[in-house]
Parts: sequence; C-alpha cells; structure tokens
Amino acid sequence: MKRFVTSLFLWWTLLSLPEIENVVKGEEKQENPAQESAYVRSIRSVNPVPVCPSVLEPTYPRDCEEIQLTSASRLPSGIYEIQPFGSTSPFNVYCDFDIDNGGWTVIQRRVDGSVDFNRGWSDYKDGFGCLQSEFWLGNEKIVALTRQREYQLRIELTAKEGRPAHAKYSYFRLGDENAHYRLFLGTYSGNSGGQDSLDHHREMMFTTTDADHDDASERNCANTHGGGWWFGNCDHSNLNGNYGVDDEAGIEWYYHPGGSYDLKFSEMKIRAISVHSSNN
Ligand SMILES: [Ca+2]
Ligand SMILES: [Ca+2]
Ligand SMILES: [Ca+2]
Repeated sequence: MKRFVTSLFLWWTLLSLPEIENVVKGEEKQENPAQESAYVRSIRSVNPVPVCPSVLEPTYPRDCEEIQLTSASRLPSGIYEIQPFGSTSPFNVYCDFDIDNGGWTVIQRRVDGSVDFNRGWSDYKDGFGCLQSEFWLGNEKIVALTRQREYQLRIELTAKEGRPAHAKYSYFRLGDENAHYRLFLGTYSGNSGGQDSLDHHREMMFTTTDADHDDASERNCANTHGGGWWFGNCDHSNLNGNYGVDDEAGIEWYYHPGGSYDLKFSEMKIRAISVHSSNN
C-alpha cells in the first residue's frame, strides 16, 4: 500500500510540473503570437531554446544605404543609428546621402587635426573620435558591416593645395581580429593619381604601435609613420597619419597629387555593391 501511495504521488508531481513552474514564476505564461515574426516563430517551432531578437533580427537598419532606400523622402547626410546583421547592439554612424548617389556609411574622416590618431590596437578595434568631425569607426564595426554583404569603398581626398579627388575600389572587406583585420580590395578607379596608392597595402594586416603585423622586420611602421594602418614595408598611403605634417608620418596618399604627405581632408566610406553600379 505504501508503495502504491508513493508512486501515485510521483505521478501527481510529474503531471503538475507545468503548473508548479507557473506558480514559481508567479505568473501565467503570456502568449502573443502577433508580436513575433514568422521567422522567430519558425525558429521556436524547431528549437525551444529562446531566440535573441537583437541578433537574429536587427530592429535598426543594417547600414546607411538601407536607411536611404527605406525612406520615403530625401534625407540629409548626418548621424544615424544602424545595427549590422550579427551585431549585438546598435551604434551611430555618419551617413553620406549626397556623393555618388549616396547610401555611404562613413568609416573614417580627417578634416582639422582635432583628434589624435596615434592610438593602440583596442582604440582602433572599438573606434574613436567624433562622428561630426574626425573619427575611426572601429575595426570590429567595419568587420560586422562588410560581413553582411559585399561592399565597395570610396575615398575622398583633398590635397593641401585644395584639389579634391577620389579613389574607388570595387570590393572592400576586412578579415576579423584573428586575421588582424587583413585588408581585401577590388579594382581601383578614380582620379586620385595615375596609380593606386592602396595597392601596396592589399592583403596587409592592421598595425598599431602596440601590435606589429607589418612587413618591416626591423621596425614597427606605426611608430615611424603615425596612426594605425595596413602597413606593408611601410606605406604608399596612410590616411591615419599625423595631421598637418609634411613628411612620411603625415597623412599620405602618395600618387595624389604626387609625393605629397599633407592632405587636408580624407573620408573613407563603404556601400554594398549589389544595388548601385560602380559609376565614378
Ligand atoms: Ca615590423
Ligand atoms: Ca610612404
Ligand atoms: Ca607615411
């Protein structure tokens, strides 16, 4: 008899578990299917582990081009919030909606020397400066952006004499931190010199004063050339060099206007290559 009562109690316990769980939580489970998208519901139907909506379904646009394409009216260039696919949180970027059909997410700007670009690995990883003036968006954010679709790169350059120019690359991607943010570039076009000033830096890894991944065995190029960059041995360009300095440690784009190290303006920006054709 005692054994029968024990097993009856066990059965009652098992059958009552869902109710006990609700009592412990102090609430009845609320189901509201209308608040979940079909995608999340399909994930839940095969996988009972909770899905994190911020990872699977960013509630923010994925880049500046998406902001432009989903806006009913023409938007001004400026600061907007995005969340690339796979990023755990949104962040601010500067969007260029004016140049070359717009849709550009800006990843770097030099304009007045107000921000110190001689920084270590973690600063270049996370980003620094002010989006309104000078900044480096951050290698992790650039990796997240360029991982979600295929991107192109456009660079605006203005020499100290005032002549503006641009360089464009049909493809742009960074490897992840384990690959030391290695630079992958497509074909060069534009009017920033007869030759490509980034050609020397193709498939180079990122180097800062505290992380030497360059091709110069006797030195760290970031120490002698300023900033952080995809140094080889050492550079034909370095847009993160020292502002207003007219030597190898200055802001360099070697073939524009030619042997010059003192640009007064640079801006690097990226846009997916799937929607816009690569007109110059
Ligand atoms: Ca070295
Ligand atoms: Ca050089
Ligand atoms: Ca240099």
